[in-house]
Amino acid sequence: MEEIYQRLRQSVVEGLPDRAREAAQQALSAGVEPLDAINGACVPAMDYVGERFGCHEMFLPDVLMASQAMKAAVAVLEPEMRKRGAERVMRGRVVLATVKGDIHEIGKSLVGIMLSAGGFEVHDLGVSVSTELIAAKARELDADIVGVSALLTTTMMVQKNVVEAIVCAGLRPRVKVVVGGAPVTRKWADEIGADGYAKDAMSAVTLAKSLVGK
Ligand code: B1M
Repeated sequence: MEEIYQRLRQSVVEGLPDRAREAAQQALSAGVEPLDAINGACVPAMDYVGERFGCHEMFLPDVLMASQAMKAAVAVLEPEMRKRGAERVMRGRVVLATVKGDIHEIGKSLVGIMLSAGGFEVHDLGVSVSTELIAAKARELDADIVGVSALLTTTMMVQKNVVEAIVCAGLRPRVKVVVGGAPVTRKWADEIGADGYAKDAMSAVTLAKSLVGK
């Protein structure tokens, strides 16, 4: 089993989408829970790539290739996760996005996948989404939760604009705003008046459940 995890991890680190897809398929065939494969192989692989990037031992193209490999693996694992969670009741509706100016999508997408698996109807608007569009979609879709991700210290400021836009649209306090992303902290969430902060995708689900009271 460890060999399968290792193969998946390595294919992401080396940025090889075909091999990552194949390794994800092997993991499923070997009976690995798709969520375990994501959390036990793909996420640590991206963490490793991030650390190497941080100390200039890997470069942007390497990071981009690694994230493409991770997406390829998740594309195999996600449908299986959904299948296993298909019979759950709908707990609430979430509008999810990475803030304007920020194109980091992997963490946000993972949060979306986990929320779907946890019984939420997720409307993932993508990356670099304008504050106005996020607020408009929250109203149009009658969202229970707006989730905004930011990975840059510069773009986390935009999360504050989103909270303000939700207030201005008259959607508070019914619509809850949840923030997350590597530089984001609970303190920041409190400072900008968000309803919650989650450090990772697992805790985002726990938080979302508590916010909708289920
Ligand atoms: Co960029 N990048 N990047 N990058 N990148 C970081 C974030 C950085 C920390 C790298 C570094 O310097 N060590 C650094 C930010 C520094 C800072 O501001 N503090 C950085 C930089 C500087 C940049 C550029 C500016 C580089 C440049 O162009 N010179 C540029 C910015 C572009 C832009 O957005 N405008 C840039 C570009 C890129 C790529 C395009 C190459 C690529 C993104 C590809 C993609 O997403 N399709 C990329 C990547 C991959 C990274 C790192 C290496 C990995 C991010 C990732 O996917 N992690 C990252 C370094 C790092 O974080 N170690 C880095 C895996 C993912 C599972 O974790 O996203 O943290 P994460 O998500 C977690 C939690 O944070 C949380 O749950 C997730 C799952 O557990 N979470 C939430 C996230 N969103 C949440 C929302 C929630 C709740 C929880 O509620 C709504």
